[in-house]
Amino acid sequence: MRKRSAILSLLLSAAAWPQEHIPVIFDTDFVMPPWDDSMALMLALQSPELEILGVTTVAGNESVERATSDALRMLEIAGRADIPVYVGADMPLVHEKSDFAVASYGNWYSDEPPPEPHGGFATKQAEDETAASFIVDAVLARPGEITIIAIGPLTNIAQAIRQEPTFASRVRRLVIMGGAVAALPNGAGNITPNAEFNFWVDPEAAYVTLRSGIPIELSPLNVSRKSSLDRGWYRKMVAVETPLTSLLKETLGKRFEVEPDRVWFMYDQIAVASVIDPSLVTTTELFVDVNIDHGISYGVSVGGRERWPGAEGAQRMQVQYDLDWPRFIEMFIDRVQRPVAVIATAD
Ligand SMILES: [Ca+2]
Repeated sequence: MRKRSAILSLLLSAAAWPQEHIPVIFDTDFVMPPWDDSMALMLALQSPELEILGVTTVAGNESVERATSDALRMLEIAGRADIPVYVGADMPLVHEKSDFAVASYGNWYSDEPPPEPHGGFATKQAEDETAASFIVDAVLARPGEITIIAIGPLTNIAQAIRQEPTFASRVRRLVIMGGAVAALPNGAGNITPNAEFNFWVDPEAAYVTLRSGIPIELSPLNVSRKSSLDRGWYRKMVAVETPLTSLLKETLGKRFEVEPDRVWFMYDQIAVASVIDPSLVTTTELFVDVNIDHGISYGVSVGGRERWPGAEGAQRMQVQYDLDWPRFIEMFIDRVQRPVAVIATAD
């Protein structure tokens, strides 16, 4: 009888587990909380709907060395050192450091060694294969199956597209946090008046990627601005003690101590949530292209219902512009409060 009930409970837990695991590659300019990439990875790691094949790092918020160091540590904190990390591009394809870049948000050009992440440097090491090669190999091994979630500058994705001519046609879907669309509400930029940070750091990579033919869903600033993480939601988030909520307390919590009335936007977290539950966002179909002229509109994304002169090669894609904020934040809180995985490692 005991044996039978053990089998029964196994079957029941299998039934509660979603039938389809979405295989994803998580491409990120990662930094520890309170930065959005780390909270997006927490959400992905704690969501059984997703099967994370690998984390690929890229220069963006900080250097690729820091992105890698922080991502390795985050995986250890979350009990998921089994997920491989691949080091990606350390610089954009074309964009070079400028006085404006140095004076503005972001350290993508930095050659400083990464600071010690929360709790010390990870013992886990990155893989030898480059991010672009891993992305190509993974997609070619499972054509039409893999979703790429790209929440940093698109340098690795553009490199993958250029490296293997058949790559683009074999990606199931690419969900990108990037861009800002003036034709929709809340479409101003956040690094220059009209450019969003990820696209502005590597405009040429965004241009190549958006024109690649990969089925794309864009999660631009328009939808990020529908989020509002305030202290009330933060307190609910950390009401249950887990390794992830402890990390949020010690990082995001400190920010709320200094600025109790601050309201944070959530960016990358929305891109991840929309893969888990597409009904959280509202999308519209637009042609979206990126300006690569080195003038006042460098890195600006432009979206339109029809193609326009200069955008003849632009591709139609789904563009997120609205968010069911309460349902999204409640899902986020539920996921980070779940017990973290305990995966046995070789050592
Ligand atoms: Ca990011």
